[in-house]
Amino acid sequence: MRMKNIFVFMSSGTFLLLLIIISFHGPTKAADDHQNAGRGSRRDRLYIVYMGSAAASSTTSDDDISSLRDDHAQLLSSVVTRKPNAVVHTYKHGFSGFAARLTDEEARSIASKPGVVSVFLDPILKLHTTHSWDFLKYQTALKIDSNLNSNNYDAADGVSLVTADGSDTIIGILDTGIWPESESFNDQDMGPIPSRWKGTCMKSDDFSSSNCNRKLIGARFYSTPESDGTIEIDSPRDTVGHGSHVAGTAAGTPVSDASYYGVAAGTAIGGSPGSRIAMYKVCSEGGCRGSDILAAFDDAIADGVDVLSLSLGSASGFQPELSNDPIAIGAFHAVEQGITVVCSAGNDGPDPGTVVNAAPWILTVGATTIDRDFESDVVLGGGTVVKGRAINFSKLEKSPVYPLIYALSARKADGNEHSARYCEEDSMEAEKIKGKIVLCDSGDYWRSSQIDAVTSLGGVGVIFQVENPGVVASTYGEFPATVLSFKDGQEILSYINSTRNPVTTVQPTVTVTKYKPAPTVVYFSARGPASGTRNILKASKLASPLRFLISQESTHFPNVACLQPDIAAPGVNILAPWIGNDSSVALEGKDPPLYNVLSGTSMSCPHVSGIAATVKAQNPAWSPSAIRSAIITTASQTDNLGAPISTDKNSTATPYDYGAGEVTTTGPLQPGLVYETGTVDYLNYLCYYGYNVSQIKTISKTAPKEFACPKDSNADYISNINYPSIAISNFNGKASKNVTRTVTNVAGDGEIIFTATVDAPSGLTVKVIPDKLHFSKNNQKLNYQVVFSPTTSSPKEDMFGSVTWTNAKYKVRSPFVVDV
Ligand SMILES: *[C@@H]1O[C@H](CO)[C@@H](O)[C@H](O)[C@H]1NC(C)=O
Ligand SMILES: *[C@@H]1O[C@H](CO)[C@@H](O)[C@H](O)[C@H]1NC(C)=O
Ligand SMILES: *[C@@H]1O[C@H](CO)[C@@H](O)[C@H](O)[C@H]1NC(C)=O
Ligand SMILES: *[C@@H]1O[C@H](CO)[C@@H](O)[C@H](O)[C@H]1NC(C)=O
Ligand SMILES: *[C@@H]1O[C@H](CO)[C@@H](O)[C@H](O)[C@H]1NC(C)=O
Ligand SMILES: CC(=O)N[C@H]1CO[C@H](CO)[C@@H](O)[C@@H]1O
Repeated sequence: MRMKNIFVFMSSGTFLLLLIIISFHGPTKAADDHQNAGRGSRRDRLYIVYMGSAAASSTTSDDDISSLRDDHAQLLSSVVTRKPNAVVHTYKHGFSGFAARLTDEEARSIASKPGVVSVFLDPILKLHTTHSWDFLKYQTALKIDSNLNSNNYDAADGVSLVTADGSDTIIGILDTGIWPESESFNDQDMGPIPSRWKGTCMKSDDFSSSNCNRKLIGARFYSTPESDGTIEIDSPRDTVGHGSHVAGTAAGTPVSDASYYGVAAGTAIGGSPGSRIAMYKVCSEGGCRGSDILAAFDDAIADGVDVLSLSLGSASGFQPELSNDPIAIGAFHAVEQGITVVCSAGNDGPDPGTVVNAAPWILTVGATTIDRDFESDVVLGGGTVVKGRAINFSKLEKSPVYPLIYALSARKADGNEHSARYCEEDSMEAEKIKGKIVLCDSGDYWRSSQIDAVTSLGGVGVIFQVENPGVVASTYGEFPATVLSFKDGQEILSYINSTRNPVTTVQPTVTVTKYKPAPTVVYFSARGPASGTRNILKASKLASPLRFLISQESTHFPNVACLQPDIAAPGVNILAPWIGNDSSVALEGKDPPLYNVLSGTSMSCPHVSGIAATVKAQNPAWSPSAIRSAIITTASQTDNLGAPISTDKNSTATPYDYGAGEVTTTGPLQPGLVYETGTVDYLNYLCYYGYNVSQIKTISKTAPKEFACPKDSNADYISNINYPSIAISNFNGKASKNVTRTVTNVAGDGEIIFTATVDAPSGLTVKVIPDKLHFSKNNQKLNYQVVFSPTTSSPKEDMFGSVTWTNAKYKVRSPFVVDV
């Protein structure tokens, strides 16, 4: 179940370490050892040795820190001396450590050395594009993103064209590289590169330094040749498309008349068109190496980016622990050094507890639909039109002249009924399919093998009826195919029954705008609550986290520091720049498309990164937490029908679905009040997680000298981290629980009064004390308490609501969840 990482904390107890390694590998490791007669552990594997921040902090003369810095130097040099070619990355700017090819034995030994926080096998993470690659075979490289053109954006309440342009902020993107020739990365009208930029434009065979410009100011790539060859990176150039798409969405220059062969036509523009882009290529089609991700974080911190955008992560169910999660580790150090880190929540929804990248220092983004749809309708003989959804370039006649058959009626004499209905290979009679359009059943997702089965028998088109047609439009190229619900499929079936010679056609795609309702939370968007393992909960009660890693049981518990995902943003059918030579998504006889349509939380994340960069441009002194707060507290919960935003199941969305709601573009520029989450808040979270104070001081560069873990670092304590949302756990219907929050006045109007309003569910009384905040000046901080009291003795479900501070001009809303 778990990732196969050996996970070793610094420890004095060899016995414990051994236990951990055995339990992580369980029977596999034992078998491995057996087979290799003791030689298995001698095989070199890529390990990450994480040593906190000490070596990176060159300005301090603190004795403890310099001795830790020596630890790093000594350890590294001892490894280099013994194995000259073993070290593949050295982390030294933003934090310290290294990645090296080591035997398990060596890794174990290094884990016990002074200054080492954790040692773990290099994990491979994945891009957060649409649901499933198999599902997307016909779209092949098809994973696209979005544009912020006005068509899309007037969908979401409060989301209008970006006004401020984010000029001179720098967005660093960890992804598959970039296609620098795209018009979206044109630097026309951009001023000189900000002088604080210290990054570089790395060269390779297909990428020269002239590929960088005043828009694309940096490009790096990370090559770690591994024997399995799954991830090969030798250039900053994008050969996948994902990185170019994400970069264009975050900060693309406006390009008019962008489209995918006429589909989704409009102006493609990034969320922060004035921002600069720095690409850190850490992924290829095979995935993204943790050791490369850490190297990119290390460089980006030194290069001087303002925002980091990561549309990638682990699969849900395989979330690594904090100490072996390269994104959590890298992000911690980036945030500590003033960089806002925005990550996708993952595409493993809609089950609860699927969100990844949920550490409380990360801004985690889920996906919603926009008000644009791609309709490819079915026309039946007699003129009835049944709505379908697809991107296709069908060349069929517009009138229904093609014979229509339900796949089941073409079943082979000895064939299986289910196989025939699902248009599986070898299940249908060729003479019954030839020349016809075939109605096929499908599960939630159609498969390309179904199309292959129909075309191989001479079928000319496919209509899929599926359980949940969802909202993601699949791309079928010139093949006439469309997707509709079983309910609409009934209409087609009745028609077939009603006539001797049923006929139909599949119409080419029409782009529909002003589609309602929008936004809605899309089915694939990963949901909260952020889960952790039981280990973590237990760890808070005992001194060392080591003991708990022995247990593999994993149950989910609310990440009580905050609600995750934090926010939602457009992530369905998004048009954005593509690599220029991808013939796999080209229509026959046409040049490859320059823009492509993709879906995923990968596409949502850069929308928020762009907005964060814009907020930063307007408020250069704001911390990452102030920027995050501005984005969270100004989210919208209403769709374009004026109703509460709903989910794919047509139920009202909760914070577990979309966090605070749909991001707005203008709200974050005028938040009124912000919640600043300080380093100490994060360190308290680490205490809760199970780290002790000496480990925490190794990890954190800015830990105050006098920092100590609270005596009782329980869930209630952690609910008090100064986060812009509130999460209460273990609410039992008997005792009240209360939390404290601190808000900073950033309204800029001097004296100002805010009044609290509460939206509480039945079963809960929520009181805000005081219910008025009277600020006498800008940047003043005031505290308040929220007391949650039960009104029923046995609440059965988690309860949701919000606390909002308002005055005539501002609305500062914090969602809450009470977990029972
Ligand atoms: C902190 O934990 C580490 C690893 O378990 C241990 O070696 C160290 O002695 C602990 N320090 C304190 C102050 O408890
Ligand atoms: C179509 O006819 C078949 C066989 O007569 C029957 O089983 C089926 O229920 C009918 N379907 C509809 C939608 O009328
Ligand atoms: C596109 O061009 C790049 C760089 O020249 C090359 O590495 C890549 O293989 C090409 N991709 C395709 C699909 O032709
Ligand atoms: C969704 O729910 C609303 C309100 O309950 C209802 O009016 C609407 O028809 C539903 N839509 C669908 C597609 O079921
Ligand atoms: C909330 O909790 C704090 C700390 O436990 C306590 O001092 C305070 O009196 C409580 N406030 C209310 C209104 O219960
Ligand atoms: C929306 C859109 O561009 N639809 C196209 C689908 O394919 C047909 C045939 O290629 C075009 O004519 C449509 O414009």
